[in-house]
Amino acid sequence: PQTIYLKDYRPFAYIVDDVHLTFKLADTATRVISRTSFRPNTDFPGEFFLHGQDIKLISAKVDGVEVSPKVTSEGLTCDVPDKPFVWEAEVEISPSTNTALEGLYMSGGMYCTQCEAEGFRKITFYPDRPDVMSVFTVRVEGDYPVLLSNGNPVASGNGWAEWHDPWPKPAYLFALVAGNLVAHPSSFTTMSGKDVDLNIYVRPGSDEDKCAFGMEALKRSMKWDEDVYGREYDLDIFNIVAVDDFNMGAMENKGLNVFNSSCVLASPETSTDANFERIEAIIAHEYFHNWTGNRITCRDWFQLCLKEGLTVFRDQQYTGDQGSHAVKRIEDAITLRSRQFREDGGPLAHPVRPESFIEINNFYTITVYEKGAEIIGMLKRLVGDTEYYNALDLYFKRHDGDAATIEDWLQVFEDSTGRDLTQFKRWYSQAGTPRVTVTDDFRDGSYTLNFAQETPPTPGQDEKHAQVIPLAVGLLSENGDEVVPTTVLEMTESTQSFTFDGLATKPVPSILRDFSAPVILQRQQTSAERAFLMAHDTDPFNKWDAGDALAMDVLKQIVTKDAAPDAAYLDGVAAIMRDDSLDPAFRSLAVSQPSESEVAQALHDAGTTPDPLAIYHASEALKLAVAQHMQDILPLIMAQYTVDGPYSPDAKSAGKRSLARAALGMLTRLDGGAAAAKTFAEADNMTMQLAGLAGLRMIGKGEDQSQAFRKQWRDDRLVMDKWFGLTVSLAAPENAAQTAIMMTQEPDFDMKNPNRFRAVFGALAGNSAGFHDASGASYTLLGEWLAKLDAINPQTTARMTAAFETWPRYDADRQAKMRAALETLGATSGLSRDTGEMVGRMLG
Ligand code: BAL
Ligand code: ZN
Repeated sequence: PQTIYLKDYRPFAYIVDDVHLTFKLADTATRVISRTSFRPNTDFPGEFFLHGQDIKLISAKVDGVEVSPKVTSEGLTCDVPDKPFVWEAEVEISPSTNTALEGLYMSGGMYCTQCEAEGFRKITFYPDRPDVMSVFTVRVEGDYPVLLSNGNPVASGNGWAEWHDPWPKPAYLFALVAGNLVAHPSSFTTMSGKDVDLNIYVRPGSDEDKCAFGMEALKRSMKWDEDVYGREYDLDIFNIVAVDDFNMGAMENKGLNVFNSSCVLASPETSTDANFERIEAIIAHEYFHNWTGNRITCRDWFQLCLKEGLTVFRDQQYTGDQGSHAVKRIEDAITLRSRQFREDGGPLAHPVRPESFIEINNFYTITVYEKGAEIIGMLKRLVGDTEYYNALDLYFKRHDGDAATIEDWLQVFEDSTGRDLTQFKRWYSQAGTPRVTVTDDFRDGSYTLNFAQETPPTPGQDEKHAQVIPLAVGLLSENGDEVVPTTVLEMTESTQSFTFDGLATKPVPSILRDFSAPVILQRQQTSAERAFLMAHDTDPFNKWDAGDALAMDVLKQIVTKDAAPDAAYLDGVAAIMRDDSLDPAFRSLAVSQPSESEVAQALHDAGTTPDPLAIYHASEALKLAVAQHMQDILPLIMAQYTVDGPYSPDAKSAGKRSLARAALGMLTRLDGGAAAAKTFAEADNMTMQLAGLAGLRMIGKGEDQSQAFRKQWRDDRLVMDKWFGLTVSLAAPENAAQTAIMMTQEPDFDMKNPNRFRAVFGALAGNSAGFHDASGASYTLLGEWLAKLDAINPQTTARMTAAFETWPRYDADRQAKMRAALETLGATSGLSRDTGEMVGRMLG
């Protein structure tokens, strides 16, 4: 397969002025008729090539005259005049057999599309690249009550509808939906007084009652983008459609967002607090793309972080505004440190803006998205809030309607702030997580922090250069008073010192406050100092982080030295658990522990080969010790933070439930499951029902409750995904593979549905000790199922191969078994380009 390079970018040889599409829908033989106005791009002359894949060309015309283009598996070329001309084509496609879920496909009896990144080429022949932007007019013909496309509705009749999108857009933002759907309608009046019709479309039945929350979230997002970024919606209508079979979470098609049903449908009985929070964030994210992604799009797919990093940053800001910024920051840091640092430290490491790819779908990664968002956050911290919003205003003004680049983005900041961002730009090009080590001195009232930064080599990048690292630092006196408030130190050299004068005594430093940069801070600290910061730090992130670091130290000591849990940690978490003045959501995060995968990574980084089973036992032992240490208060906390009255997903209520659930988890280790069984039996919402069930499964009990849950929810596919996932993720390590096999034998296991496949096999990969069971059974099992899935759905298969990315961490036997599973998968006949690229990168 061909590798595509950023350095080879060249504009398309033709400009598209408008495109008219007619769809005559039929399950196995949909006809797509296109009429497109092209004119030569005189600055960049070249061949007339249109992308096209898995489509049958019926006829083609240039300026009304039949032509015979040369068609290959990738597209077509054709002789065309050296002046403006009209291209017409009729093609045939088969939506009902399209299991890859890219292009036009069918899900639960409805037609829907997914065109990002390169799915439009499976619909018709077209220059399917983001820098070709055009005005689309679409006619949909089919015997369905609802026929949707992008933009505004123009006209409709029995069995047909026409749509026109006035905003030029790339083909990846095209969408079409048709089916027997019902709308949950509402409306929004924009800041300039324009009324916008809003709809969430679902299939008739139980889903109709699950749209209200998503609709309110959409309106909150629209208002927030006006208030915070001054961005107003720009069409008469905004539609969302819920689809069961979807490779991603959701898609920001212009005016017609298509959502994985798990990311939009919500009800108290069927959705957890975490589901509600995620749904709100994804609705906001897709809506925010209307400006950061759609009005300003990407020149090429290497620039994916331009829209994704910025849009993730915006949705993180939004979520913080809906609840607690501190809690959101901690949650985001946990995600980044557990998943992005893992990617950055393994064979799949790549820069936020990659320089080459074989299959772009393999680069919709946590690095591009979440590390991309961290870069925006660092920029904002460095230039300050006012300068940040000024720069954003300039960005929208200067680049509205453009397909832009990271260079354009940084130029806006340079022009509006006067800063030189040449060195800062390395965050986009250098892969890997910087390690920042710190030492300190105190002499004659002067306190000096000495920093050194180093980024380990990553595939294809042996040599790394110093990056700009904003280090938010505060200093505390030994009685806990803040003697120097948060100051942002700007580190630009490999080694650099910063001095604070006029201090009476040696302070305690609080470094990397608010997680001011996506780096690993390495500092020798006693448990007493960590416990001090856990008790006194005024920065909530570092207060949490001190406890997290202490827990990590304790877990490492248990694994490597069979040590007893450190009393400083146990006392510290108990103090936080008892402190009613703290936000309950914060407290529940502060009493949680680093994941087993994070412990494995930390041991590996420290030069110790991790044993997943030993880590599992250490983690269990520490959880038990914590529970025993605060057993007196657990029932009280459960009682105090049980939320009475009708369920509400708001951040405050969810925070209380989260603390009650943390207490329940601990209590379950002590009471044989009595409290969990009671919680399960009495719950009137999914958050607590699932917490009860999870508690029981965690201690190897709850078979009856599991079957009762299954019976209760057998007709609700999203709840059943939870059941599949929970059953595998909480299976005992030695039973994990067998449990996953049993799940695949359930009558409602459907490998064609990505949510269901991920529920089972994502949970297997996430059951760390089970996945890494020394027998290698889980590796083999996952490899075999990925080989089967690849023939059906390459995109989801390729993403899930990343479960193997940690192979270099482990002992020789596990390494050999993980590599063998990858090699067998790689040798599958007819393996997709997607999966082939991932396996190739992991095997090196
Ligand atoms: N653009 C793909 C889905 C998302 O990031 O919103
Ligand atoms: Zn996005």
